[in-house]
Amino acid sequence: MVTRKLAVLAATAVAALALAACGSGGNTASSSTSAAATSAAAESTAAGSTAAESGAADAGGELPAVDPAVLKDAVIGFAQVGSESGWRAANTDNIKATAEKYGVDLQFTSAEGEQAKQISSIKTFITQGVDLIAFSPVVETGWDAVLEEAKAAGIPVVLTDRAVDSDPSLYKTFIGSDFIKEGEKAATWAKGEFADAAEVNMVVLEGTTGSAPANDRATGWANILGSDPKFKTLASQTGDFTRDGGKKVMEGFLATYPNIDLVYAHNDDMGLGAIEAIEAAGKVPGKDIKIVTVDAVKAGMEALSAGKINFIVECSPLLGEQLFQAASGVLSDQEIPARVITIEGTFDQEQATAALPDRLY
Ligand code: GYE
Repeated sequence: MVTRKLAVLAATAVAALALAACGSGGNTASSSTSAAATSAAAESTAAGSTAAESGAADAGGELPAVDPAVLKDAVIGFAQVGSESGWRAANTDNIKATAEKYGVDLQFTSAEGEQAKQISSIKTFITQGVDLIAFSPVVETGWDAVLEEAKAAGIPVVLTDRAVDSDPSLYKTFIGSDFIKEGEKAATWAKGEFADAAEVNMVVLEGTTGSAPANDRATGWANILGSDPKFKTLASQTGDFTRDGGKKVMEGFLATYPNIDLVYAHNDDMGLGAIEAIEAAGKVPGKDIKIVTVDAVKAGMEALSAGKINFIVECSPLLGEQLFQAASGVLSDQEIPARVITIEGTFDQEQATAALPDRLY
């Protein structure tokens, strides 16, 4: 298929946020204790439809519907982060299944968590002359050179899931969650949960160092609780978004600090690892030590339903539909929004129990 080398200048000029719902990808925001997420849930309907959150209307526009003729046999390179978590597995499955649905020739690579590998896959895609490159950047920094290279070759780039700090003119759009908001939701829950406590001793299991979700989930938490002296961070360390990493780091924390009240894990997998460490130390997760995580993958939701995790902030991995809507738009010269934010909710124990039977990931 002929490479479509299009400079959709207007697309990058659309600076306003597009809050596109993820309904057709199967992602339905949960009913939530937060007003924002509740309104999001109500508006999470058809894919690509513009939605307002918290009553604040956006002016960003919508992703176009997929034109099957545009995607059929289009060659799209996708450079995935790796396979660190349940979230990633669901994201990979969803992107592959959606590509298959539209007959896309998907060139899929996995960087196993290494930026150098991801850059080299992107360079290979450029050499191959694919029609479009999509990737979920391992870390936020260090992408300028390879993005410039893609641009010089006339190959459009779409970011999914994680952001980069490069100039937005180097890619067509960024589709994914608002990780700062996720951190804020987690902290808002903690604030309420510990409203009557005099002091809260907290440990943090951070995501991959330098990744957008680790950076932003920390920022979001600090936005709400950073200046609250009641919340004391005893220790904060990366568990690299893996269950094993979360377990090992938590074992170390438990050995050093006898008085942990709260674990903030940047994803479910690390929270699940922490549960194992807490139980091995003879304590009861969810009671002796409370746990708040981000993602809401099935295993996390089961632990929440069982009372071992106390609260989960949703982060949907079902980005395939929107990715291919964006690809279809870019490859047919249409204007697309420069930012597409996934709409998500939150879950407490009861909500997790109710949502589990229909959970897609
Ligand atoms: O939260 C984590 C995964 O980038 C949103 O990466 C993603 C994060 C997700 O490994 O589980």
